[in-house]
Amino acid sequence: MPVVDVHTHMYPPAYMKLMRSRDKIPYVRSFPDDPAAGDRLVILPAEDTASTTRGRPIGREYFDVNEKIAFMSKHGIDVSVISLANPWLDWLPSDTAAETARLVNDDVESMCAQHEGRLYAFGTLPLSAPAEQIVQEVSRLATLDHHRGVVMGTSGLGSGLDDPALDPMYAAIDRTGQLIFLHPHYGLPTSVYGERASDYGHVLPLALGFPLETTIAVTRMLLSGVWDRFPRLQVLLAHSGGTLPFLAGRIESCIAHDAHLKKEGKLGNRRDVWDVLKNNIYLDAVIYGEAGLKAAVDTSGAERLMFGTDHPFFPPLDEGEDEWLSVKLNSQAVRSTFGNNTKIAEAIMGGNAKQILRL
Ligand code: 5CU
Repeated sequence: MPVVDVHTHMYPPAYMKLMRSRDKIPYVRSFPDDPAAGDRLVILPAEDTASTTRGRPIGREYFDVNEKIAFMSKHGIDVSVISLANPWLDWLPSDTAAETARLVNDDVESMCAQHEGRLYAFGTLPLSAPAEQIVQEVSRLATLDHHRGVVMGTSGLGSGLDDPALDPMYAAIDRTGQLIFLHPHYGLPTSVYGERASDYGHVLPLALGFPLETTIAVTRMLLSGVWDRFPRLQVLLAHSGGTLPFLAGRIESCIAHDAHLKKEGKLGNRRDVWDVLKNNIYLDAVIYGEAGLKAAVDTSGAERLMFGTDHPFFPPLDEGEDEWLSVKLNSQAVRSTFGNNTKIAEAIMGGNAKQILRL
């Protein structure tokens, strides 16, 4: 059974060119007052604290497809489904978004074609463009040989994924049999991290802000009836669904006990959280531990869980460490939870992705 990585990012050359031309988030640049720091990638809203102002170092692993292939070979990964990393095209002016999306997606498609059988992709959408241009790109992606869905953040057209104006996009994704890879970026308001946030590097926004952002976004989709209107729509959630598998019972109970929802007649004919988790949600296995994997399997089923690495984020901190701890933690967690070489472990490490994504 092949090992397949469904959560692995790149900034293809067309996107890097854009980031290098900017000095507002997101951007890539060096700082003359600190030449030793080299090029820095600054993307997160929370990267305005003293310890993280200058984002993180960026090397070829972020944009050079040969580095991706070398990383895969080093870590025993047969196939990667690459996606543009955050913040995608969310920040582009409306009038250039559609053309940029086509450029970026074509860039990625040609990388996949150069490495036939090893690379597939989730495309990116021009979410700041008019709705018909978004739908056009969804339809075009469905015709590209190596694309299997779209990656997106939680902002939608600017007001979240529970926005009814997204229905034409959901309908097009559903109609073309693609899936949405939903990934966080915006986190929580920085005020929740407190006065000493800058003492703690990236830990609070990445460990907690990201998963809670995903959990809130998906709960809003549920509450607004996205899966009642699009019962076949499939969504792959990053980081094993944030905290959704753990909180599903509480979310469901809060819905069932909500007097406002009852008065509005919204409790009658609805699909509950468990039903959606089992039939519409795929989860990646990027959770670095047994407890998270068990919760994921309990809620969505082992056949809906797929291995990922989050490469090139979370590189080793010390030079000369070829094997990435972040990758080892995720693959070891799968094997220690489900056994070495068991059918279930092999399915999670690649068999599920092979079948679900038609690789
Ligand atoms: O380290 C980070 O900031 C990130 C990020 O921005 N996106 C991601 O997918 N993982 C880690």
